Amino acid sequence: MPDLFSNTRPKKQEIYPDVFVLANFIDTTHLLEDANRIIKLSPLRKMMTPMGHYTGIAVTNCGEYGWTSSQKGYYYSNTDPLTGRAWQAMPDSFIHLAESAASIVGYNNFKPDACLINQYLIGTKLGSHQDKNEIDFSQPIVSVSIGLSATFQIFGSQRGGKAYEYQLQNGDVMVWGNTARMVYHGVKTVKANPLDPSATHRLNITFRRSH
Ligand code: MD3
Ligand code: FE
Repeated sequence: MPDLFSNTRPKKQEIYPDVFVLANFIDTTHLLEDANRIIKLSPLRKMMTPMGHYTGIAVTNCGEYGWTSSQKGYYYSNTDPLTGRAWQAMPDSFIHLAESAASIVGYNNFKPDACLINQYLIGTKLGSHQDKNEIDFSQPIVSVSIGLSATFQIFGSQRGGKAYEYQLQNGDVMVWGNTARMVYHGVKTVKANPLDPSATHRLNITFRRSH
């Protein structure tokens, strides 16, 4: 008889070559408080793409470097272009989460110097892309999902085509390294949760070694 009430997702699952999911890895209450504190000081903003369009999702950063964009393209900056000042420091809770998740998957020397916070309001998505502004592709990227669920897509080495899809939930952590580092990926349009109409958005936090 299957136990319908237990969370049967395994603790550490390789959902795609070199892509690991640590399902329900963390209670996000404290993480969300830290994220909201950063967002108050470095507000979420939509960015202008090099093509002159605004991104659908809003972003901010903490850590030594932050991922940003201008007419020149995408780059990591050690100051917030909105204020000209350094980004907020990465909270200890963030560093601990990133390093422990990376080490569970076998990356024992991961020291993130950049932390990107993405906000998905209901109705927004992130199109297929690669992340290639970092310097050392032997370093993994660690991400944590907070709030509304979303369908994450992995396309592989091509921008389009048929995607592998995975439903990410609050508290799920992913670790990407090696061959997965250069795959095209995206997030499908985030939908409201009819069982929790008060939930307005999803946050995704990624930890990176940019330099
Ligand atoms: C695979 N964010 O910020 S997190 C991004 O849910 C990004 O907000 C998505 O894609 C989000 O660039 C997905 C998982 C992730 C992050 C970075 C990656 C997967 C990745 C970089 C390379 C390969
Ligand atoms: Fe990405």
